[in-house]
Amino acid sequence: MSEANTRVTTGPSAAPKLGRLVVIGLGLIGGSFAKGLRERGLCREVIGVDLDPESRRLAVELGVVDRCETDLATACAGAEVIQLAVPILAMEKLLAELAKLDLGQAVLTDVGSAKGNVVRAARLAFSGQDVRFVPGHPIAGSEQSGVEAANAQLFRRHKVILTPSEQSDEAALALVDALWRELGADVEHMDVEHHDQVLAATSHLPHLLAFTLVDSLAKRSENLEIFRYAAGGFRDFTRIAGSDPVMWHDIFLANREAVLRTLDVFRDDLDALRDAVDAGDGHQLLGVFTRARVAREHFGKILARRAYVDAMHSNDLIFVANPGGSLSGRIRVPGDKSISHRSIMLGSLAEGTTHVEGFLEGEDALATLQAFRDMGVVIEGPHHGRVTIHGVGLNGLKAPAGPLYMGNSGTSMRLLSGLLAAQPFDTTLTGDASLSKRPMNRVAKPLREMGAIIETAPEGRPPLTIKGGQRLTGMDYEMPMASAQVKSCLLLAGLYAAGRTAVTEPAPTRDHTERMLRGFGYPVTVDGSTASVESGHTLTATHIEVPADISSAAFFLVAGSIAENSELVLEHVGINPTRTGVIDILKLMGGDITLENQREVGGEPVADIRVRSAKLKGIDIPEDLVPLAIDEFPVLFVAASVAEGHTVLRGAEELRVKESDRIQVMADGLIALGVKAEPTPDGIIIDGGNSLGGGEVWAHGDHRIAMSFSVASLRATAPIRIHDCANVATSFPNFLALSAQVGIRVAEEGKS
Ligand code: SPQ
Repeated sequence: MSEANTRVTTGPSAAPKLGRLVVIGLGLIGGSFAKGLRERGLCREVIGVDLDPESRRLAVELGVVDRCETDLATACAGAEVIQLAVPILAMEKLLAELAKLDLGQAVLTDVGSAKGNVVRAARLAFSGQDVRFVPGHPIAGSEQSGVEAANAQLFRRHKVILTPSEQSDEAALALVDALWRELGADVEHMDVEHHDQVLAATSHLPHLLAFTLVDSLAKRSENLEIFRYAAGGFRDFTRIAGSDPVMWHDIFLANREAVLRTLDVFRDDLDALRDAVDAGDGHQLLGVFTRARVAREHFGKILARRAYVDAMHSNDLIFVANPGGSLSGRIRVPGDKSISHRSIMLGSLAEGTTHVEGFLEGEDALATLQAFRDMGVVIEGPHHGRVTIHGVGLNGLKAPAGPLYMGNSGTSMRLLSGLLAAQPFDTTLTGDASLSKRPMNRVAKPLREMGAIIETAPEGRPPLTIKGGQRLTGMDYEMPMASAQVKSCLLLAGLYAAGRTAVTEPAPTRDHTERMLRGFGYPVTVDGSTASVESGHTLTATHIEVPADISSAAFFLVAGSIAENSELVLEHVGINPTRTGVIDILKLMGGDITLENQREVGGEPVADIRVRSAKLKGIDIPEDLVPLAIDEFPVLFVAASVAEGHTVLRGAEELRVKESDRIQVMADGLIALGVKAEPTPDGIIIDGGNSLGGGEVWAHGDHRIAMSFSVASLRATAPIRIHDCANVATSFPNFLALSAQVGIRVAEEGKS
């Protein structure tokens, strides 16, 4: 048979056309493979081989194969693909028999659940011969077995792992890959050892546990009682104990080494859990259970391809914002992101149990939460904004097992670097593509001056590698830029540094860290523009009520101002004076905004904010308001675009190093919508007053840009399509729902 015979050719249905396919072993997997390819009309003939006459008869009767052969040589003569689907321990003998035949250019492949032993057996059987073997493993088993269970759809959306070696024939690999894809499988390539180790942990160990659990209970004298009262949990956990015993016996013997390694690790963990139960150590139990629960959700997301890391990069989540509308209603936007981060950090370092309400369940704050779980802190929730943190004290964090992943969150990375610089263990902080471009020298440099050892990627970018066990010394630091993150980072490092750590800021920035430290009973001195702490005190657990985030409310403050005939109340919004620049700027532009029911909750001022439509005018934005409205400028640019006259922003170069270059990205989008906008190095000049057109704009993965262009649609004349919006979930997971509730016509593309 010539090389050309095995090449995938494309027929009228764009499907590969093969000559003869032989499937040896007509069980569930072999039968489903044969049936799927046969039903798709991909092969001229599908021939089955099986030792069992009943299986051969059924295979023909059920349309799994065209016919069966009892003689291997007859079946394989002229075959293009031979699929080996026999039990894994029978593979060695089968390969030896095949090696005696003239297989021509036939491609051999298999479906064994462990790969190392099959690859070794093939090497032994075909030593010196030129064989085109592509080892494979479809992860699509089921408790059903036998050819009668063969299902042409079995592999749809299931993983198939191919484990080629460097010597593998490329055309053969491509052919086997294409066949599995034709059956709807997601094909991945992996090396053999890795495959066996991964499968030992994710498939073989769970089967072993299920078999043992059922057997162990079944052996006991009161077994009838146990099974009579067995509830859903038992049924879920032991479903796989109904799998084919012979097949699993084979798998454990075939993948012996990898299974033993995984089993030993598991046995240690089980012993630790037994000790915890014995000692009545509820803390340890809660730690394991909360971590497991989160990990399971995380895996669930990965399996459903919803992991936020992936979503941000592979899927372009598009918002479509339809023009016009007016706003009404009362809403509460989610909890403050800055305060949510800090509640987890300080709650973890406190002595005792801290209860948080109103916690932002957005991906940024969840990244911080996960980091502390990774460092051994037991954290329950979040559930409906409630989180319970079992603090470990200032010196109770444990070394995480791997790098701490901060996702998209600059606040997590910068604040944590201060804290971690003083821990006895090493850590690495990583982030997503956007965070990996943001400057970290602003924290790394002063921390090094305090004695920390920190490495960054070139130009001070993440990842950050922090060496533990350093003794930090307090210092007086004058910040070159107004940054609450830098200030907070150094104050957190100061909790551990010898002496006093003082940070002076060039302009006021948000002071949540200082306020919350005091809330936890830790003394902080604020003298003019200098905040300082001394080490040697402790944090005492407390109750935190997180107010609604003014940065999220800002989208509705602008929306309510620019949409005609609107009146909207935003409830329980944090109005910390270091955050209210957006209200001041909108009022200077003519906005109609009033604060009602002002009160103080847990050390932070809050109010209900009423906003009504107003005729806005352009202004020169006072520079002293810039740090107080730093995150709200994207949406303020939208306000400026519809305001009568010029708006000029200066002194805001920090906007260029946020999740995106917020000056350039907003200018590009506004210009695309027909606005006259001119970016400058430290700000922007916007010539407003005309209505906006519709069109395509890009959020560049920046949550605040995506939401700002959604608001712009209220004054647009045609729909605005906004690309790259997945990161809205970092700070405002229910933005679309709340927008719809009050009258902004924005939705994910394809959904109403
Ligand atoms: O956490 P991150 O990604 O840096 O988030 C942003 C945002 O828009 O949500 C900035 F891009 O908010 C920062 C803010 O700009 C949050 C923050 C804080 O919680 O301390 C402080 C500000 O940053 P900076 O650089 O001025 O300290």
